[in-house]
Amino acid sequence: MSRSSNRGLYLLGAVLAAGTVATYACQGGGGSAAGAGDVASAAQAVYVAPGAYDEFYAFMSGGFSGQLTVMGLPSGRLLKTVPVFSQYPENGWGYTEETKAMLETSHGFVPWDDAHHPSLSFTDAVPDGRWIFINGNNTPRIARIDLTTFETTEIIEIPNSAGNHGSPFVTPNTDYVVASTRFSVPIPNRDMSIEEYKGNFKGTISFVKANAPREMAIAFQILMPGFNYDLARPGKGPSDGWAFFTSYNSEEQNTLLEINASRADKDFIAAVNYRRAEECVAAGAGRTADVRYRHNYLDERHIAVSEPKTSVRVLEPADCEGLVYFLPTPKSPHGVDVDPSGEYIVAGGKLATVIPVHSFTKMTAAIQAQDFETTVEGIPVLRYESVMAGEVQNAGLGPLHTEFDGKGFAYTTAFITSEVVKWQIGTWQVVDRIPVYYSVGHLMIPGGDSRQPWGKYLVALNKITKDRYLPTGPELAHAAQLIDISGDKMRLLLDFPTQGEPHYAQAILADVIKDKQVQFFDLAENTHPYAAKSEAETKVVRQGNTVHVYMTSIRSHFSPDNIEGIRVGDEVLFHVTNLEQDWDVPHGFAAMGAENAELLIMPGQTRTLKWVPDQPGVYPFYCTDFCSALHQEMQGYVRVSPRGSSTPLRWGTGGTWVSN
Ligand code: RUQ
Ligand code: CUA
Repeated sequence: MSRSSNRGLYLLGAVLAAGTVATYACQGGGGSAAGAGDVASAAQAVYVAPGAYDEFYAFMSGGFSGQLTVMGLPSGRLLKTVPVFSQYPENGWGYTEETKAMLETSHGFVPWDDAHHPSLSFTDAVPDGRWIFINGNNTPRIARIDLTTFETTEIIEIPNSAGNHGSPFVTPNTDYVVASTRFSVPIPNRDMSIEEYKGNFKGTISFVKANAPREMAIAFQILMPGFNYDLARPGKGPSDGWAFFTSYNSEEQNTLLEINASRADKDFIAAVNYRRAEECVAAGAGRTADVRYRHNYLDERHIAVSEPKTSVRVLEPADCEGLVYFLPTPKSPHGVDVDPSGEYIVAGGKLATVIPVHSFTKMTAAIQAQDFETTVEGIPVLRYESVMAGEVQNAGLGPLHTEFDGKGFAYTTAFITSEVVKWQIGTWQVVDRIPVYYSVGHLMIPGGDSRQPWGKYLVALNKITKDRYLPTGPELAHAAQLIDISGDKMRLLLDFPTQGEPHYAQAILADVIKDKQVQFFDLAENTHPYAAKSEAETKVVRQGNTVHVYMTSIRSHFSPDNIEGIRVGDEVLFHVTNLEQDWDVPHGFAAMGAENAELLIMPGQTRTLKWVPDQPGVYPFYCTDFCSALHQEMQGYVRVSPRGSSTPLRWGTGGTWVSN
């Protein structure tokens, strides 16, 4: 029996154990286009001729790689890895002196995270191509990536949080990115028994100001009951000003959640009126909590700054009437997605057999009428029947996530039955379904969470690939599948492997950003304190045991390329400025025995490698990026003398030695 169907049956067992009876649609094998004509037409649909560009940029989360990868669609070609939360030796991210501070947290230097949800910035609920944000789950953080440089330029840590999973979804004009906590914990976190979870552990929902680079800030947090908060989507159009957060474990259990958190028939979507929160905060509601977190950003010198922060505004629902309502939602909901019109709020239910759709209009009417079923910790619970717009029946088992094509249809993933189901908004009828390989989590339609989806392709982000690729030992490639959704019937076009887990993805029409790319940094504007803007400015300066090397690189040499008078135990800082002023000419820099990684220096930029020689000798350094016909000649030597030696400090290029 195949591994995927084992897993399917295992999860089906969980569904049945949880008391939900459902039919299990068995998938046939195969999954390639049927006849030769179909193969040719699918191949043609994804073929991007040599030298031609893809139509879309896709931004794929790396999951537990902590990074973001950029791929072209429809080809599935890998274009770039953008390092975010994890150190990346390929370009020195998190290793260079200029970027280390980006990975500082209140727990110290944390060089890894689990990145789930890339989210493009919006203007008027349409992706505008300025930035993409992504969350770090494990040590709660949110990063901003600038889409003119494809570089992480800002990271903010989220205090009072554990498991920053429902994050960082963007409000219609990028006023905020939102963040909710997967794990409830004691807040403020303190030493107490885990058995005292119920009633004492809390979740938080955070609203983070996001519209100004280098100025991300936590506007306020809402203290929530001790559930697990899962995913989120802000509203748009009529529901602009609201954000929706799924939760499970309303049972408030702290062990064996697979059973204990699956008891209740319904959990909740929290509907948060954040304009109301702004009013309450402005009126002085809530309290200021003492916390510790970091805000890191690349400053105008292109050097990371890490600022400690010590307070945050915390609101409790009781402080602010009309702030939060609960929409009952079957059954351990996972995804929550808002349709392009902003009227419908679609939930996934890991253990549900239907897809529940809530109506924003009905929700506001029920709130007006105070049509509440009960309250939970002071939060009004609306009646399911009063807010429900419809239920999609026969939508596959384990519906997780939904996106939209802008033509009146929604597409939902069914994890357990490994399929994507297409249904019509309004009639709630399933109109098509297609098997995917295998165990699909998220799906992504370019702009499919926005007001104007580009409803041409759908990408299924699969958790298990099993037999789809050449096997590679115990760990197999993760994978995505490209599906054509331009016609009535979905059509599988392409399988492509991804880096890390393609947890979620976003995509944007290439034309929106491709002509806004920074090609090189202007050397005249380089304000790095250790830049050498010409070979005449190169020098070596000793300050006690620290040695600053002001070095330049240009095709095809370094200056200086010979250095003497370094001693064992010195802290040598190679500040290398790339003098090139042309696109696509980085130089690399690596020194033998350096206990970190290389530098990869973009034209006009300065980057610094720290090197502490541990033994006397002569050590080469060289350029790592094949930059010219004479790249292999791009090298140099450092002479290292014993500790306390009197070898004079001198340096030079081309046989002319200089000293102080
Ligand atoms: S969640 S597979 Cu981490 Cu985005 Cu639904
Ligand atoms: Cu510079 Cu190779």
